[in-house]
Amino acid sequence: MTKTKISSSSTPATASLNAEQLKERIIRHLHATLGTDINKASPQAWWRATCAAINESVFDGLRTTQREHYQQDTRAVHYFSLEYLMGRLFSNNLHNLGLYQSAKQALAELGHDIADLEDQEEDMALGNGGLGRLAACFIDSLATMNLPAVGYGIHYEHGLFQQEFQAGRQIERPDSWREYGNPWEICRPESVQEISVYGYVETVYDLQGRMKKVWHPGRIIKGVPWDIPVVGYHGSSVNVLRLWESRASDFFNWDVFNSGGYVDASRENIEAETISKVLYPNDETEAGKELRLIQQYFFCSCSLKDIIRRYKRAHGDDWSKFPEQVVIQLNDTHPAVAIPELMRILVDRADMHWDEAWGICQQVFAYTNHTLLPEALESWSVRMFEKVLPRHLEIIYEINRRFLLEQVDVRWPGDNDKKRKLSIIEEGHEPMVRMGHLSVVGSFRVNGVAEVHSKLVQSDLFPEMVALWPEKFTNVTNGVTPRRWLKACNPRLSSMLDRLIGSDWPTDLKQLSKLAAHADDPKVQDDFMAIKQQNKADLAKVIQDLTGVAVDPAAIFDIQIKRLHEYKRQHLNLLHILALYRRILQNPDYDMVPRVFIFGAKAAPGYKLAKEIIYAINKVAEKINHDKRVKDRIKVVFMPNYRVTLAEKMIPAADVSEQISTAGKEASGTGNMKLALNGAITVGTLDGANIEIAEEVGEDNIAIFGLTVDEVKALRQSGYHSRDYYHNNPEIKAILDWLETDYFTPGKPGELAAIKHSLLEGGDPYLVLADFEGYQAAQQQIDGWYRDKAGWAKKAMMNTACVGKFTSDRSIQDYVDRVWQLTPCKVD
Ligand code: Z2T
Repeated sequence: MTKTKISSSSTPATASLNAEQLKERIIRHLHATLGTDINKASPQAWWRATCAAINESVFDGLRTTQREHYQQDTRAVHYFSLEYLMGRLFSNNLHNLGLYQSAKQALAELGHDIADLEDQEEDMALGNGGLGRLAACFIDSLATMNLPAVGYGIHYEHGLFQQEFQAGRQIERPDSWREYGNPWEICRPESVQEISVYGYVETVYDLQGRMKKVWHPGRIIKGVPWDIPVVGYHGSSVNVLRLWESRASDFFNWDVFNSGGYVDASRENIEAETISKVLYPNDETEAGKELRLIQQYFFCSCSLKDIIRRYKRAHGDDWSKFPEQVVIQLNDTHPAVAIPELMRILVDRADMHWDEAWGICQQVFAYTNHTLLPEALESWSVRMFEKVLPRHLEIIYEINRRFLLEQVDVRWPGDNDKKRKLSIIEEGHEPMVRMGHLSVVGSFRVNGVAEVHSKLVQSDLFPEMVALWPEKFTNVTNGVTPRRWLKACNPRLSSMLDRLIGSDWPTDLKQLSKLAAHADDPKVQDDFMAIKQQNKADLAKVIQDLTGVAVDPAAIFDIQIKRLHEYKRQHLNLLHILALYRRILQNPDYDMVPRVFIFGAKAAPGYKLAKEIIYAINKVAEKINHDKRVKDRIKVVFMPNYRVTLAEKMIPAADVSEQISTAGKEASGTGNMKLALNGAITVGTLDGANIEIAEEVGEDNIAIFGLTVDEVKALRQSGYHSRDYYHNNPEIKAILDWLETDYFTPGKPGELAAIKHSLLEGGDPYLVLADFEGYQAAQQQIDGWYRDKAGWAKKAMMNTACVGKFTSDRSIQDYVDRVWQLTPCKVD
């Protein structure tokens, strides 16, 4: 496969647009689009006028790209994802159009600071965490690499909840990102779709006596598409993210009405408008709720019909070219119901033979697994599936029957144990549909998201599937877009890199390795660390504004940002903070480099212990930050409402990156990549992509600690007793007992006891106590390293220099080579 060439040197078509021309555009839109005037326009109006000015260029690119794809009849990838964590698009679009500097100048001349206007935009937070942000990075890379692609998802009215703290506890508030309209989206009423749910299946016979299944739906719902243009870097393609909004259908379903009894029964059914109302806020737990299944089906059905409509425009009723033109990537199992839906369309609607239809399906779908956590593996009760999608359940049964007969029984004749393990239906008290099994059986390729994770997918999750189809399984290590996560969020470092190694790195991130040649140069070290210092000063202001805590930019900025989950072990970080605090109290002269421990994390609203951990960190922070005896050696801050926009301010200011999950639990991680890219040194376990980061940066430039995947398995095998660590390590004992007192919650002893209980009575499922000592030693190592200024600067620079592998452009190239077999389509 040839390498996709990204034109990085060619000047963008829009680069000719200077500040003067942009000013003219902005004022024109202030008048003609916003209906206001320069004298009375609010910052919001200025922002909107600027968006409209930017959109003139965006829509130009959109038109040419879509025309080119249509004329060339290109093969395209269709990314199916329940989540897209886009963040803001203003500066991203300006950077990718090559217009950021012109816009900054234009706005300055009009009396506005571009940063103030950027703050007018709400985050587009249609995702929970890594999985949703990965989808956003991928569509940026796809456009940049001129690959024909469409992202499909749901147009949620409310994205991920906004987080507040009240007396240290998380409060959730609704997120209304488009309350006053969103300038980046285009409604496409000409492409609405109608989809069905509920009802019953009738068996009929046609004139030839052939059996046919007819689904009489109980409800019809309208899907309205909203298009968000996705601008590639420097005048390359503009692709589309198409998000479906649900509406009540005008079409009244007489068939169901006439069949009687349904008017009442339908009251128990989900209302049409509810479907796209809100994103489910669980990151790695499956809720099993009816509305969630309907969300999944709604967007899959709308998207498939959209793809088929476009295909038919070029190929009519000839399905033979469909697998050549269409590949669909399933972002986890969330959209796996697309598999039986395509079968239904082909068999029931297009009258295709089962074998032919199944042949098409198996050439079209590919599946990415993002987790091994048992509680995140989706399964739907057969009972609910039958209520919502009666025909799809029948189809799944038939897929399963043939799979067990033609694959499993041929390979392991008469082996019922194998059949039970491999069946898409899990038998038991409440029979369940296993969406992971369905995804593997229905896809031509299955990938994990980091080397170690892909190995575990094969060895632990689907070993029998691997025995059946070894060539189906592969790895694609995650990546992040350097346009947003370096160029846009860290302009100081970006300019330094441009000067030092040239400006090709945003599309050719391996260029960063040229920085290594300067890693020993004291002048370059000073420049690099001066930039870090300025970024830290900027973040210190943000911290002051958001939390009221004053922090010293000379201290180590130690950052853990990610969803709150036991396996990510924010409480391990907390225990270490408590250990340091205790040492200071015991030894007033305790020698440590001052450190600011900074957290950002949302907890799923129903995840009790996660919320207790947030509360504990906040209460410990309050105590430590006000304790004079600490003499500012430790500060602890929990940033409220962590989201993409806050990440962009925190990541450039990090000295230390906390990546401390229990080995085997974090599929990949992507925050680890963003922080290393911006010159932070990782304290991490050998888990997910940390392993590959360690390989790239070398052991001198990362602080690795803790049990390995194999050691975790062995320890569990031999019987893990967390109490032993409590009794044998006096420091651990003292800290856990401390949490039970009222020291951090005056007058209310026991308020922070939940953590201790989960670690002792709860058995410490994520081996926090087993890894405590190693973690403590790694932190000690960091403290030592930081005292050597030149040594630290070199390590920080080596991190930036060595993580070129983790650009999402490389991930996408891997998908092209190993899965999609796409060719770029150059757009002028
Ligand atoms: C998620 O963000 C991830 C996995 C999920 O499994 C669900 C969500 Cl919402 C169903 C994360 C992984 O935890 C993380 O390790 C990985 O880097 C990320 O997906 C992208 O692959």
